[in-house]
Amino acid sequence: MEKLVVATSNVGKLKEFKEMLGDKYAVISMAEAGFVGDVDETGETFYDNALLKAQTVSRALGVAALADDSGLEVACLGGAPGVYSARYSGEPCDNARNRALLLENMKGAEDRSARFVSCIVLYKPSGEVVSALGTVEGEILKEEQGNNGFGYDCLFFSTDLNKCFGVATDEEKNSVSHRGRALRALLEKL
Ligand code: ITT
Repeated sequence: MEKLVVATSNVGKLKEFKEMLGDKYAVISMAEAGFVGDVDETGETFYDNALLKAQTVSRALGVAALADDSGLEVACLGGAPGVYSARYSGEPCDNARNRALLLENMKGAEDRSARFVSCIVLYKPSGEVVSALGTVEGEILKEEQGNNGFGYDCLFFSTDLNKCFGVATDEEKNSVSHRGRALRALLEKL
């Protein structure tokens, strides 16, 4: 089976890519492929950061690399935390602290609508770039529900599933998630 390197150090993302691509590719992380370190996310958009990660890892290893840059956009916070979702409460990334800050900043908010956004970029050694975007709509709960998934999942109530990602199975989440949608759109372009 053809190997596919995913330029991520997020184990939750890697697991989802393995679940969704496992029948087509042998999915391996950038670390397993020999890439040492992290890529600085200096871009201002999901696309810029996804391109940066995929391009850096592809050039370092000389193989195609797939990267996802994603985040949560909350309406009443003007789209924050957006591209800063991983570093919302400071660095290094602490998911529990990020969720606590989100709840704090949304205290008393009536409009709790939010969406997850994922931009996926495949960068090939030839320099060819293929990209796709996916989104999923929902609401931010007032307290955490379940332990499934990662990041903000246990606060995100999906309108499509009518349940929180924190209690959804992996299969349910992948069927409607921003990452699932972006990945399926990307595969159609290949
Ligand atoms: P890599 O850059 O190494 O892939 P990262 O965690 O830093 O890993 P991002 O820069 O794309 O990834 O940050 C995305 C953040 O947005 C992530 O840390 C989560 O907190 C949140 N996020 C993205 N997708 C999510 C999902 O499916 N469920 C829950 N939270 C998600």
